[in-house]
Amino acid sequence: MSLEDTISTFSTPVGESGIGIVRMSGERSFSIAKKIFRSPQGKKIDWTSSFRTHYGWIVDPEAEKPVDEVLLTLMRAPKTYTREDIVEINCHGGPIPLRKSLELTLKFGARLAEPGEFTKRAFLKGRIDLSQAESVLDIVQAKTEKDLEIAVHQLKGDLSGKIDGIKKKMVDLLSYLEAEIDFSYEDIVLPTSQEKESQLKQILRMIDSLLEIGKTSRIYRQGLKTVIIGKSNVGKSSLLNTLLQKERAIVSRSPGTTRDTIEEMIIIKGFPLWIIDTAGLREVESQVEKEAVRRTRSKIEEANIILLVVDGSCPLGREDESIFRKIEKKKTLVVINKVDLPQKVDQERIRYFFPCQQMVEISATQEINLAQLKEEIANFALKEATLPTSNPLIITLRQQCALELTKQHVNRALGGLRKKFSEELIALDLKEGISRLGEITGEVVTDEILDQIFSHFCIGK
Ligand SMILES: Nc1nc2c(ncn2[C@@H]2O[C@H](COP(=O)(O)OP(=O)(O)OP(=O)(O)O)[C@@H](O)[C@H]2O)c(=O)[nH]1
Ligand SMILES: [Mg+2]
Repeated sequence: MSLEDTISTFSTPVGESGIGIVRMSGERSFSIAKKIFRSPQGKKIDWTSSFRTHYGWIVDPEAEKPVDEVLLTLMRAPKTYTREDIVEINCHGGPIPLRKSLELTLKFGARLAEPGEFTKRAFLKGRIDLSQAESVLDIVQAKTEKDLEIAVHQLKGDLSGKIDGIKKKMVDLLSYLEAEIDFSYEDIVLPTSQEKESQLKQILRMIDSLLEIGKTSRIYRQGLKTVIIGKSNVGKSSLLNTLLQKERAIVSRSPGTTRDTIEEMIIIKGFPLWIIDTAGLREVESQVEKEAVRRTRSKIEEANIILLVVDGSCPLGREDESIFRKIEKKKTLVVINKVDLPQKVDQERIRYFFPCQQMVEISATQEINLAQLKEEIANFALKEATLPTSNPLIITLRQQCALELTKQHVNRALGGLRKKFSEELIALDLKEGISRLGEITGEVVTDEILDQIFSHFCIGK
């Protein structure tokens, strides 16, 4: 894959829509466009202009046959997404005009772009660093407004700024160590061992705080696991369906309907929540149901929040109480369902098990009190999630590994300093650490890592 190539592909999904875009980037974009674009009545186009849109037709020049009526936008390097010449062809949004226009760009010298190749060029040409390139993917995939907000901040360079701050401290310290190694700098006042130790500790604190922000911010991306549990037939699947506002799970009058766990994401007050419907917990004979109950139990262990559903129209049974005893109280929100029916449940008895817990009375099928339930779920989410103390930052696994490796090297440098190892050895660890940090912003990066990152992008981004 060469940077010299001019690349071209669809930048919008191929389907029926208002418009569809074919985008080219590279040195030959303008010359290819010249070959396949015609303005009405042969009107002259200023091909030296930039960020100009022209009306006209894409034609197959061999037969001068019109393919589609389009708008053509010319963007001159270097002030473009890729820092290369870019041409965008706004076709009618149908698969055939799009495909035909793309085929013509390929026929006249472009190569089909790989997924993420436009953003990869933006990185390779130095317009953005690697963490910013990764945030482009996050913007495209954002599931909530908060998620989008974080990704936009990262694109603007929030994470890069923090990494640069740590790196600067490390580079400063390294330059002192190197001055000590190299006696020609004898006239410089060098930090004492204690000062060096305190600088290393400060670097460690900065790394730890970044790792912590990353850990707590993950909730905005991954969502909290909210597991619906309860005896059979209390209305767990009905609750899932109402929360999702779609008939996702099968609901039926016979107990033991749900066998496998069902997971779906919903957003409540900006929080992404995985809502997980489970098989009712009960004593069962058959192998399949035993497996279903085993799965429910494992979901309970993973849960951040448990929605414990009780059927308000039935007296409490032995099975309810055996569930009450098994679950972790502080994670649990008690939901009394079927309030549209005459109530037979002993709420005092439930209180005995959950003295401090909020109880919400709802009807899943009649949609009674759902707003209050959502409010309570959001309150629970706020309590359960440790929210970042400063502006959230999403740190990918790759970035986290690089930070942890940096931390290891800084720790080794600190250990070396305390054991009075030579400056050379300490400097070596600092250099290694700096290079690990460089992997985050992409100063030090292998082709393999780049391929790994950009292969997750969609075509045309
Ligand atoms: N009247 C009334 N009926 C409800 C309500 N919620 C659920 N039901 C009914 O209760 C029965 C069981 O509902 P499900 O949602 O399948 O119960 P479940 O807890 O998922 O059951 P299993 O999957 O078998 O454990 C169905 O007939 C529902 O229509 C409610 O709020 N009011
Ligand atoms: Mg069910």
